[in-house]
Amino acid sequence: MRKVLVIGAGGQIGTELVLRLREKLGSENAIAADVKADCPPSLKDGPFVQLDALDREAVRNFIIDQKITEVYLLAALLSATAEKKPDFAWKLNMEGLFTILDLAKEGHLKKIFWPSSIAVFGPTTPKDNTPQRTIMEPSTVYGISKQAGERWCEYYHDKFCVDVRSIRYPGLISYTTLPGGGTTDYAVDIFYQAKLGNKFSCFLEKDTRLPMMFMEDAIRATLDLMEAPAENIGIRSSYNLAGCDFTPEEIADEIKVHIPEFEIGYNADYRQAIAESWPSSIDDSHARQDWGWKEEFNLKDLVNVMLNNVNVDLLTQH
Ligand code: AKB
Repeated sequence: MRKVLVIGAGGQIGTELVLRLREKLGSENAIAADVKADCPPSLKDGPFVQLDALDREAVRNFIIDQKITEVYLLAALLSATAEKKPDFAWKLNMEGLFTILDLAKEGHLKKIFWPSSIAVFGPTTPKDNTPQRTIMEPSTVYGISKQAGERWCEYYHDKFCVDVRSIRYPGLISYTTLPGGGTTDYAVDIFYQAKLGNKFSCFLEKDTRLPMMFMEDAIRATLDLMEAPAENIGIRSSYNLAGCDFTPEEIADEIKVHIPEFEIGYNADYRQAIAESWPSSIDDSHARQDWGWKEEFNLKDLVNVMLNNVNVDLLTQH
């Protein structure tokens, strides 16, 4: 019997992941938790608890009392925000992970999902078709925390048999919840400005190629990884995962196919250096071999779905 807790459920991944988990397991078996007191409207049909990932005792007590079997630990500061709040980013991104890893080590949890990121790579990493195992010298606080987290996940698996699974997410594109504080966020913001009829000012240069993925692919990958037999999971740090890759100019050109009058301008800021330190494209052959990963959405598909579904009212609700 699976009973899952999604910590950080109010974020971009959490809001969609909880819904899919509830479809699979029944609403009562997928509990949403967030540091914010208000449950996101789309998750109101199931259990919600206010939990701060940094409150070790509260998290421990809840998981033990409720007999949770699986945790998805999504609470984190992303790359751009982490550069502004390095101490807090390190604390949040690491301490919450130890709380959950320790619970699993003590036998209170059967499985853990913890998201990593393409940010684990750095300026010395081969940029094209970046391999699973390669030079990793991240130059951002976020990247350093994700790389350290990956090492700890593998350590807890190897030493204490903790069943922890992870994906190095690329930039995620979705329309139900706005992303917050990432370097890849431009590729979501652009759709809102296009729908509003505004010229979009991009904080990255036009030829900055980054790995990206439509949220539906990311959620399917997460669920498939978590359901794969343990013996198939050959990587306990985190799996490379590719969807598609594009530049700001390429996504703008694809939007112009639907909205010919759409305009984009380029005003690169501090996020340009972050983007330049990351891969342009990812080799995800291990995920394909080990648990059958295959992406479904390319740039054309995701632009189409985004333009049909983005609701500009979300901008005023935040
Ligand atoms: C970010 O831009 O920080 C995130 C990520 C790639 O992990 N979207």
